[in-house]
Amino acid sequence: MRSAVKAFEYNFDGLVGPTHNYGGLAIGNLASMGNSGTISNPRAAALQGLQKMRTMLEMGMPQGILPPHERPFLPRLRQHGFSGNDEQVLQAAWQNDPALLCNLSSAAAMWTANAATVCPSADSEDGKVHFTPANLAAMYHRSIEHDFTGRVLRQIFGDEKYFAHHKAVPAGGKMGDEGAANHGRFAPSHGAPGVQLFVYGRSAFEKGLDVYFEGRQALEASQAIARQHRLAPSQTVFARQSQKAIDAGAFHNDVVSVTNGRVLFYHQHSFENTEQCFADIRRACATLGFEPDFIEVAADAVSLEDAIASYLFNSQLITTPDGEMGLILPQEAHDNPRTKTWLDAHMAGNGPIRFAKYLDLKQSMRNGGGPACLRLRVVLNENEAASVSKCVLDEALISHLEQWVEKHYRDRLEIKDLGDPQFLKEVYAALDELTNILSLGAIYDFQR
Ligand code: SUG
Repeated sequence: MRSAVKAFEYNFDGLVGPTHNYGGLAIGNLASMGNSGTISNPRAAALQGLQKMRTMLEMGMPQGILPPHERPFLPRLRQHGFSGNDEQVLQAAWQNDPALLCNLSSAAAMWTANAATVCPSADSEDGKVHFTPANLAAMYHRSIEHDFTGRVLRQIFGDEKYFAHHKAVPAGGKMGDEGAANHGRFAPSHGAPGVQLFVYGRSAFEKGLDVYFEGRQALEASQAIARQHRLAPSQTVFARQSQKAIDAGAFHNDVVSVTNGRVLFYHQHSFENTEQCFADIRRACATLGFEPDFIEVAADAVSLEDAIASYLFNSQLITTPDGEMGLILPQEAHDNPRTKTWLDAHMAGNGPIRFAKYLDLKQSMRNGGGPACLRLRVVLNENEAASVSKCVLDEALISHLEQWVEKHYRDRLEIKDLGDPQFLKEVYAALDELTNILSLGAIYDFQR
């Protein structure tokens, strides 16, 4: 067994793209469905995201960023048979199939918890950090993300000595993979070998499911990733998310639970079979010589509905450099009296969660994306971290990005704006400049 080394958890947040809008595309995601057709503010959305990144940096947490994807995505509109120059393609799509254009204009790549599943080198048989972009097959507007995600991850984590990149799990039928949003890890420290928890919604091959909302994550997709990443079966746990939670609007498991260190912070109704799940986690942790710590929030203190509306669990559970564990939460968890009461009582007691920081992420929240949705966790040891230079933030780069947002982003966007060729030009100008700021070269299709 590998011994513990010094390692850090980096959070790579998605930079909100200029097309951030409320298209109501995500079935099973109550916020997205409920805010459909309302007017968005892409500028505020991007600035709120950058402010979260600054807060993390100020707390001493290493912070990275992943660029927005190219939207509207004209190459895919062309695959749908629209032809001519860019302006003609865009206008024909808007006139003939606005719903398709809306799907291909979503800024959903901002929720990088769904970008990929990442496993630290301490857990893999070959000692590499493994990445698998999520196929996001359940939602058409997100199924177009994985190619570009893979391209960007390969650029940032380029050294083959340390990093292994896989293709997305093949899609088709119900073979959905939603990435790190359904994945957690238990370990005594970031650099120590750990136990990986994969939470799935259903089998891809299950028949006759009588459900209100369908789970997006297939067991077989999670299993494929565990194999690709060369995880020891004794350190890998697969658990089914409760259908009750999915039906209530927990379209990803990170809406009802989050891990950090030895801790799982979870809602009572997160798992289909909690006893079995916890027995499996305990057994796996025991093989590595440590015990997990389960912090349950009971349904009679915080109902599933309150948990989902407030995004209590869609928080970042972090350990600061001075060893304190705490939560980065959305303001909504402060404003909900039940979640606020629970948090205050926990912190007043002797619980492992010692602080709570509340952030305004309303623009993202209105599409069902809280603090945890907006970040991809990447654990890197010192050598791995030293090989990564692109897309790692410092205060100066955050300020530069804020100026870039102020210069290029609209503060009001309606669905009909997506069909406007002038808007497309603005988006291309913004993204073109961004690739210079982030030293990424010509990564976008429109630049090639
Ligand atoms: O996939 N919303 C995203 C929210 C993702 C949240 N991620 C995590 N829980 N990790 C989704 O449902 C709404 C987009 C729209 O309507 O344009 C959307 O895709």
